[in-house]
Amino acid sequence: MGFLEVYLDLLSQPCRAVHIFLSHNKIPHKLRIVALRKGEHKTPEFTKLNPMQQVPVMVDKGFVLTERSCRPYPVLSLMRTAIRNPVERDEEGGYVGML
Ligand SMILES: N[C@@H](CCC(=O)N[C@@H](CS)C(=O)NCC(=O)O)C(=O)O
Repeated sequence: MGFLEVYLDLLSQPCRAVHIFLSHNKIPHKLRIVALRKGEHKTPEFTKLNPMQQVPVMVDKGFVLTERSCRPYPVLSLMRTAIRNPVERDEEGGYVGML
């Protein structure tokens, strides 16, 4: 299963919202820290990912979502999973995998 990648700076409120949502719902993800104070969002690599040079950014199997669209996206993924495959949860009801 390819991990969801999220590019965040945890000093940023929108980023914390994404991170809290993913963690609370036990959605496996790879956290990639982008330190705004060090200008890491201005690098050519990050600019390729998000030309707006802002966090949060989420990458799911090559599909890139930027800014506020990151926030409803995990909700939609969870709903999609629950509808199509409700057994993809652990014993405590935590999310196990992306479709
Ligand atoms: N519109 C975005 C906000 C994105 C945003 O403003 N990100 C800030 C951090 S909170 C950022 O990356 N700032 C860097 C910059 O603009 O240079 C959302 O609602 O998620």
